[in-house]
Amino acid sequence: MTTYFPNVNKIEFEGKDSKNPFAFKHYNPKEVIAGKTMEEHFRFAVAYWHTFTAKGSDPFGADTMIRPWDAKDPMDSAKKRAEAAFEFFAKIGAPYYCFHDADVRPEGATLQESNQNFDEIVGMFKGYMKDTGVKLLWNTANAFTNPRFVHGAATSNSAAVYAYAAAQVKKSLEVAKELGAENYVFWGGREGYEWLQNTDYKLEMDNLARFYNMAIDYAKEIGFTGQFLIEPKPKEPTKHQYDFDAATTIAFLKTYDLDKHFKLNLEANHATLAMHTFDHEIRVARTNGMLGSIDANQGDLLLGWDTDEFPTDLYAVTLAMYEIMENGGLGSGGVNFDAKVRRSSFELDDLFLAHIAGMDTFARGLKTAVRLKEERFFDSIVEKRYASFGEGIGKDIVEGKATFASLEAYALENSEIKNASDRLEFVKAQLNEFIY
Ligand code: XUL
Ligand code: CO
Repeated sequence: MTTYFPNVNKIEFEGKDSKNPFAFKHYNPKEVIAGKTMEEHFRFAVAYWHTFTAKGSDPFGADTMIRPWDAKDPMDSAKKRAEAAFEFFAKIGAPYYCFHDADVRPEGATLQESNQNFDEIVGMFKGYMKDTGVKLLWNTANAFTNPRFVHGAATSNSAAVYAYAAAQVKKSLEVAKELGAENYVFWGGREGYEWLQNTDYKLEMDNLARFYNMAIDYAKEIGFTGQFLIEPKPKEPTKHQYDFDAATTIAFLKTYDLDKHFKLNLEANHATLAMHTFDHEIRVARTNGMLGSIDANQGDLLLGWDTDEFPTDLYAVTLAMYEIMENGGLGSGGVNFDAKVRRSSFELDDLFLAHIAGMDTFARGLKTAVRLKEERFFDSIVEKRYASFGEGIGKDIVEGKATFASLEAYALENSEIKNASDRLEFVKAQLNEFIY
């Protein structure tokens, strides 16, 4: 067996005083926190596309990353890449991985040839999964890169493209079943519009719902029981994407009676692009009982696009972990690093260092979130802030006993209102004491 990362051994937990860059300082997989090991809390997954397939090109420059699994023949590359990926998963200690069909197999001259290539790689994955114990958190179909998806996939104006996308998802569901994927993701990068005036919005929405219904039927038919997830994003590559954010996606699913079949896969950088915080998106989903999984990364607030950086922002990760803990965890979901090393971090070792940084940041976020919960930091602020709804007229409102007439009678008697200060600066300084 070839070794692709000869300089790196299995990454171990060495504690926060360790000076070894190839060691975890905070992520200790077997440490029990709030009744579960860290490994069970996070269910970390490595994103195949960023870590093994992408090579550092950007719209202005070529690849910067030369990988030892690169070969002249695309199928040869794909096989070597698979072997390297499983060596990486085992060494970093990630229990899961995620992929698009297009990340793992070269596209053939025909759909049939693409599927054959896919089958060959899936066969290899099966063996490696058995050998290493690494599992598939989710897979998905890439219906956005190939030029055929120029006008969309399940919302294309072309029925032939719609059919092609359906065939691709059908195949990916079969692969999901074969590899025991715990979830299946839909991300609609090309599902949206560039110009409303040439778009049949209603037809596209209806077609998208039909597409999801066919996926549900087919999963049932083949006995795939993984959780379906939709990943919202407001823009990029399409100007206006239909699954804009958590609230929009939930409204769509409820409109078409699909909400029982789906949960959301929320990504930090997508939240930023939708002008939300990550914790906002997670709160919206969990309030609706639809938090499924997360794509962990972070954006750059000075840039308006998806930079997919590894998550190192302790503040944002702590607040996200707090929401996840309030949800009772991620269920069949997990923490997938939909993140790429910077173009200038082009050495192989950077792949390990980046994942260690992300995993340690999440470990610290979890620990702080648990303390915030144990000490009821946010609970007591919220309870105090909404105390007026626990008694008197507020209680009547909450219990549905109030009417406009009863509220008017109350207001006439109590028109001198005394609001209380939120003391935001004070409580945010207190929060800093928990986090840093
Ligand atoms: C794109 C993105 C995708 C999805 C899966 O921004 O996040 O990689 O996670 O298609
Ligand atoms: Co993502």
